[in-house]
Order: sequence, then structure tokens, then C-alpha cells
Amino acid sequence: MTPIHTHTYAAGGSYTSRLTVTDNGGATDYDLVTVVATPPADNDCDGSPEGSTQATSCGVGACAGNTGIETCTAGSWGGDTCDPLAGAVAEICDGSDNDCDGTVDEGLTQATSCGVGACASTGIETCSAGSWGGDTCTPGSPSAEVCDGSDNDCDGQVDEGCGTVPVCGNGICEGGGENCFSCALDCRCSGPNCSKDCCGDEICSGNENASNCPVDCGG
Ligand SMILES: [Ca+2]
Ligand SMILES: [Ca+2]
Ligand SMILES: [Ca+2]
Ligand SMILES: [Ca+2]
Repeated sequence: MTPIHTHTYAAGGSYTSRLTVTDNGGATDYDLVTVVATPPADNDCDGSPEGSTQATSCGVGACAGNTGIETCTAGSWGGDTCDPLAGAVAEICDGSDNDCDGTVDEGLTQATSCGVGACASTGIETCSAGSWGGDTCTPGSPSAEVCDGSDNDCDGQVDEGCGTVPVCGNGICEGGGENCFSCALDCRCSGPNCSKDCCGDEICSGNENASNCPVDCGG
């Protein structure tokens, strides 16, 4: 049986094969065989021929409306060049989907602060639909003002009223050095560091008593 030689081409087109035969005497002869297999004009790419292109669009949020092209290849559209993230930037609190992931203002928080003086505190707030809210900051509770260099009652003033406390003009603190900030040996009869005898000076004279002076001199 005469052998059949087979050669297969993967795509349609016009192909010619030359078949040459040499006999036992050395004589040769040949023949040309042409086979034409033209792809159909419409290969199911919506009536578009092979290799044609069409515009595409893609993207959501700030990337909505990005464009590209795709190509009709072997009966289907493919190779879309549209980039759904072209133009994407980091998400910010503005009511827009800046990073083009389909969600608006997601995962945005920022630090907050509230209260003054001893009541100062911190918290966070969250962005929703372009607005910051849900602040978790809660100020601390105020307490009575004492002479300690802090704004205990959270009114914005430090140690207000301390200046009205009578000072003891004794030998250690005299000369204007007595105050809540600079005099380690606070001689005021009602101050937190009051450990001095308040007797005998001209300012506190007459003010000393058992209720506000640890060393009551009976003035
Ligand atoms: Ca987003
Ligand atoms: Ca945003
Ligand atoms: Ca205060
Ligand atoms: Ca204070």
C-alpha cells in the first residue's frame, strides 16, 4: 500500500506542497499540491473579521471610564488593553473611591485630641462618605485646682488663684521667690509643700491657724 504522508497547518490559509519522486533509475518527477482553507469572514466575533479591534472601557470609582481596545482572534475577543487601575491614587476622605476598588473612603482614620490641661486626651475618628466622625476622644475629669504646675480643673489656666494665697516672708523664701513654679520650699500656709513655720512674718502674721498651717504658732 502506498504510504500517505500527512502535514497539518494550524491556521487557515493557502498552502502548497511539492511532492518529488525518484525512481530506481535516478529519474525524478514532482507535482505541486495546493490546498486553500480561508478563514470565514465572520468567525463569531460579532460580525468582525479576524484581527479587527474594538474599543473597550473599564474601571470603577475614580477610574471609571478608562478605555482600551481588544482584538478578534480565533473567534473571540481578547487582549483587552484597558487598565482598570489607571489613575488610581491612595484613598482620601472625599466621598470618592480614589483607589478604584469599588468602595468609597474605606479604612480611613485619623488621630484626634480633646480636653485641656489635666483633662487632655486622645482618640481617633473615622471617615465615612467624605466626612470625619465617630471621634472616640473623651476628656479626663477635672479636679480642684491645686498649686502643682498643672491645670487641674481644665479651664485653660495653670494654678490660677495661687497668687492670692498669703505667702510667708521668712528668710528662706522671701524676696519674691515664692510661687508654684520656682520655690522648692513653698512657704504658703495652704500650699502642697507647706512644711514651714509660717509664724513671725509680716505677711502671714495673723493668718496662721491650725486649719491651714502645719505648724500653728497661734498667730
Ligand atoms: Ca476605595
Ligand atoms: Ca475617598
Ligand atoms: Ca485651672
Ligand atoms: Ca494646678
